[in-house]
Amino acid sequence: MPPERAEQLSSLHCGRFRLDLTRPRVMGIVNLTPDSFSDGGRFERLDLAVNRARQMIEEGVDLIDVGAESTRPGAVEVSAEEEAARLLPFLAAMRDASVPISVDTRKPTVMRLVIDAGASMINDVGGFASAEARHAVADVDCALCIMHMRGEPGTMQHDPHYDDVVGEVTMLLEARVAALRGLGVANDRLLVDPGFGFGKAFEHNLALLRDLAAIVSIGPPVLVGLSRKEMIGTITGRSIEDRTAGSVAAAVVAVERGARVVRVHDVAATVDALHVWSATRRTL
Ligand code: HH2
Repeated sequence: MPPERAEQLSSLHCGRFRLDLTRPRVMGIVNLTPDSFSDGGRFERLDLAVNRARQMIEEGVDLIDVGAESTRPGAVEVSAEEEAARLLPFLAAMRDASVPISVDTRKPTVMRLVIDAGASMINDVGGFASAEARHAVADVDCALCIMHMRGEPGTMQHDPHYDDVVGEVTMLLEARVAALRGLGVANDRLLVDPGFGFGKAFEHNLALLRDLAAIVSIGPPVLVGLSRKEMIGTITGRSIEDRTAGSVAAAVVAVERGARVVRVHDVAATVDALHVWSATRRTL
């Protein structure tokens, strides 16, 4: 394996942190939105969001992903001003956190503002599609999660079509990795994510999870977000609040197939499950 690739697999450069990826990592979700699909509104108040983040740290979370614009199918867009006004007080309160804070945003102006405010990762569900977004993050000191989305949140679930979902998602992610590498972004700042539920029907999501090896083969560590999603509801028949067991199972399956970071709502349960998974492995 080329030395560059080996380094890429073993750690992620994440602002002032270096995240060891020789074991799978848990990213906890904090939403500062009134309308996120699973916990919308519960953490809209700053103190509740900060308390939830601190609780996740006690539960063993490895990084926290905060978002201020819901990307659920049909969600309404939030202005950059509104998004920044929700995010900046949270980042200020978490400035000395013991884990990296990732910000889930698609807006280049918000990306710059939150990096200045201490964010260690930008998680762009748009996958840094625009040159403006790529330039906003190219020369800064934080990790980047490139997620695949087809279409826009408002309409992306209206009958999505692929001839070869795994091949098409892989090709697009490869192109975005190349575009960022072309701007001088180091390998150890990048993650890729197939974007479960983002412009994908049930069978597309299942194909991507079954064949996650194709996404892993792109090179950067793979992050997955399956937690409490519709796909888990379709399989289990459970409502959003009763999808913990299904979500934990999906996280373990994803890790078994090569994912290195799982984005979850149920931190304590996922941390335990991945400890069990890790204990059954010798080394990576
Ligand atoms: N899913 C959501 C948001 N951000 N980021 C990455 N990298 N991967 C994902 O799968 C992903 C993501 C879903 O967003 P939303 O509907 O706002 O709900 P929640 O944030 O509660 O998951």
